[in-house]
Amino acid sequence: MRIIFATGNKGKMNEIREIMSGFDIPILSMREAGVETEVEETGTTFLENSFLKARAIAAVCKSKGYEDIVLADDSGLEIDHLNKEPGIYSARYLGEDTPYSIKNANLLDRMQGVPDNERSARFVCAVAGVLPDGREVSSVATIEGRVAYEEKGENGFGYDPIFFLPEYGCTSAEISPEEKNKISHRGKALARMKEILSRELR
Ligand code: ITT
Repeated sequence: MRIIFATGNKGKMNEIREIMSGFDIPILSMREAGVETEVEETGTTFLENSFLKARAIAAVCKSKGYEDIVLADDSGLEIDHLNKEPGIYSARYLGEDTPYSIKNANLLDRMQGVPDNERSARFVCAVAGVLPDGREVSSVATIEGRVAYEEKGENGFGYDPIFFLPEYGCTSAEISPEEKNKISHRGKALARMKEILSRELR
């Protein structure tokens, strides 16, 4: 049995491999497993969208006779002052192929003049799982922070350079990948998913 992760996002997949390293079940991206398919994210919540992706890839696996676990991550940045934008549209914000330097600069512009106490934001990560027998499992986690005043840091991906972590005094693109995985929305949701899988597969 393997875990096939239903994501086409390289930054996410790097983190997922690191977080899941040492787990007893080997992990492959959907590309490596040859089960890629386009999934329309029509859900209204992170959890719904994570299940749309996991179920779609699980169906492809089933059609090929694979007996694998399929996991999917749907995640994004919620900025309270912007009515939780970009939220579930984080990847699509200003266009899927628009560079993050532009997306981040745009969000910083929209937050110009907004004081510290109104800059609260969080990353959310929903992980959905479909087991080989069709059972479904999930976990959701968040990390709280603030929108920074300028882009900083080279680590991570996406909106990390504008996500300020007050306890660290820097952005999530300035801490090491190991440190980010310990505290992040994705790190926490996947840690919980490991526990769930260990229990369900006993
Ligand atoms: P898949 O659906 O193929 O997994 P995607 O990039 O479209 O890839 P999502 O729909 O879940 O995935 O969108 C997640 C977006 O949220 C991602 O593209 C980033 O813009 C943002 N995001 C999520 N987690 C992040 C993190 O840890 N650091 C920075 N940005 C993050």
